[in-house]
Amino acid sequence: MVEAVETMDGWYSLHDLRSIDWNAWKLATEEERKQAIDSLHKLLDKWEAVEEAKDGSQVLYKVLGQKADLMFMFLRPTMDELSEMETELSKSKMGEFLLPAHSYVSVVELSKYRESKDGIDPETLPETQARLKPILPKWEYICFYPMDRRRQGDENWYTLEKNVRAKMLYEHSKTGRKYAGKVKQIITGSIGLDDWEWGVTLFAHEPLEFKKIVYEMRFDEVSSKYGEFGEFFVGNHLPKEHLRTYLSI
Ligand code: 76R
Repeated sequence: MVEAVETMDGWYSLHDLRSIDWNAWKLATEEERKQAIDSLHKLLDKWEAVEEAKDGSQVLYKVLGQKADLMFMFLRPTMDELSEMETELSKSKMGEFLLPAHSYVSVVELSKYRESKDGIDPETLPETQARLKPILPKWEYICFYPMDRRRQGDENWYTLEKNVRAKMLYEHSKTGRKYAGKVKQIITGSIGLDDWEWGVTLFAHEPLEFKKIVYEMRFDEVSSKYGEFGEFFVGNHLPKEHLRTYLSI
């Protein structure tokens, strides 16, 4: 019988994408705009304190293109906290100028495909815990997309034996490791949580690295035969200090 792989699951994740209602923003008074920016600053400060205490993490990017304007990625130990963050953003003064654009719910995931060494449960290792509860990099660029493993005819990931899947993922990881220091990836699992099976969040200092890694991986068997991909979102980092300039009109 084909065996599922055991997963290690970390912080819950919400990719929260919003569009700015630029017309409403322009029609608002200077005072209202100031209040709105202040309200977002206040939330970002509050969330930053949570990150400093290592109880969660978040980033904010400006989405390029017409799919959205802002992408928040929130990580928290519970879905309840994510729900609170989503609502406090909507309830804030800034929220009056934000329109929902897209969202994705998942959980940081690592799988136990590799045999554990010396019988040590990898989940107990500090390096595993750090990867399951990552402090998100504040790198210049982000790329986010959802994906599935194919279940069609002879190309069915879910009928492959575990050792066959493990070998393919090992080959995949070798491609990935070539990008060490250039691309940082966070894989989040979303089976049972959202419309696709995984979320892929990549960070880079140079956007061309996204094209290079994703292209190169398309030739790995695990992607060429078994990868199906959703919508891509790319963006530029928006540090708190740049908010006022970004929103000034
Ligand atoms: O422990 C590990 O995480 C290392 C081995 C590894 C696994 C098991 C690994 C390494 N990945 C794994 C699993 Mn990955 N990954 C993707 C994408 O666009 C595409 O074609 C694929 C999108 C990228 C860019 C990427 C990058 N990986 C997975 C899974 C779960 C599969 C399952 O369980 O069926 C998915 C969906 C997925 C997709 N992967 C790496 C990378 C990189 C850069 C690495 C090397 C990380 C490192 O060693 O530092």
